[in-house]
Amino acid sequence: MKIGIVCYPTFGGSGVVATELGKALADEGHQVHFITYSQPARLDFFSANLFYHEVSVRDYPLFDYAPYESALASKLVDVVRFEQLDILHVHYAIPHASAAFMAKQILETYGINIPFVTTLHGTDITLVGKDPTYKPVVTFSINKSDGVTTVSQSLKDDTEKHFDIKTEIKVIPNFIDFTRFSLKPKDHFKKAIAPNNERILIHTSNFRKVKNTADVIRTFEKIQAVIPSKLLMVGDGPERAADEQLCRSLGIGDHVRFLGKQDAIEEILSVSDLFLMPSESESFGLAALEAMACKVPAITSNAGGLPELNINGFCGYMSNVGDVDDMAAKAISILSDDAVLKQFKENALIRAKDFDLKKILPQYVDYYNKVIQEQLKLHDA
Ligand code: GMT
Repeated sequence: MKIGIVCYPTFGGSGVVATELGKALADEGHQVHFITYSQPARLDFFSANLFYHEVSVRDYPLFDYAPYESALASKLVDVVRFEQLDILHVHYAIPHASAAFMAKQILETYGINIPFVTTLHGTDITLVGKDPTYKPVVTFSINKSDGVTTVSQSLKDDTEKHFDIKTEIKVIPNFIDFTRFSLKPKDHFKKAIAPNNERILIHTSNFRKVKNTADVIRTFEKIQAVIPSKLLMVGDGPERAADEQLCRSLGIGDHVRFLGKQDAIEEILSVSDLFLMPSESESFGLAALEAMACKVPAITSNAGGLPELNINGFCGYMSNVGDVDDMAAKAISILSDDAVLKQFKENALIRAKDFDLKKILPQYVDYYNKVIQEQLKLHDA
């Protein structure tokens, strides 16, 4: 198959899923064309089946806001025509789904009928998408997609609750590539962070409000008062400065390290004992899955799709959003006993295996084939 993938090329979860999916499809022999405004963060190597087409947005003195959506639609037309793609797969509804619809309409004038699949990832529905600023366009472009997937049942339910959806939505969860995410021997790194064998807690995110990063710190403060421990804060974003300030005002600055954006996240996870994800909303929680794959149990909120990933009392615990006392108590119950911690670590890996790339990839390939067949039938009729 020749597949065009559109995504945000940054460190965000939707871009990571799109890039990892494209890489896996290329490994299976499919030809994959990424169409984005810069090279996706994890697409940093050569593969004969992988192509990258940059969307460049021309600036002009008239534009206060350069029209990225039009530039993307034009690029899609160009790539589909000249690379003879079979299907487009756009990740994150805004503005990718409406750009794909526009490209599809234009391509029909050239006698080309290409289907497009939209994958909804989370905030494109739960936060930004349902805002009246975008809602009519998001509703329209979901309904005009030839296939729609969400990364959890919870996100499917949210989509159907907040939008007038006429299209059948398929749930295909996030996945993990165990060739990359597995426990790595990094004892020297562990000693550098926790010289007195303290427990190591970790949070990774893009530090947006929705991640409740202040609750990571408040939870850690309570854990640290009982169990000698260190906290690694990985990633960067709007809340980081306030979070650093909070650590100082709580007097725990010496025990918290802000590491910024990191590529080799699996190495940092490998030295960690517990992952914290107190998000206010989370459609799936890919970062928690990455942690579990490296044998790190997770204390998460019970928001959105997290109950579809985290199994309470098995590979971690869940608490209500904002209940830092409960999160701290549950963390302490795991961290205070070596045997309990060891069992939770084993269980985290067992749970992560349910989302092995090898199990999820065929679901996307089957779905592409179904959508392509339906498109062919429509045009033969
Ligand atoms: O908020 C983020 O973490 C980024 C965001 C994105 O779309 O880039 O992530 C969303 O997509 C991920 C991959 O499907 C999911 O695992 C995350 O749960 C989801 N984030 C939210 O719903 C807040």
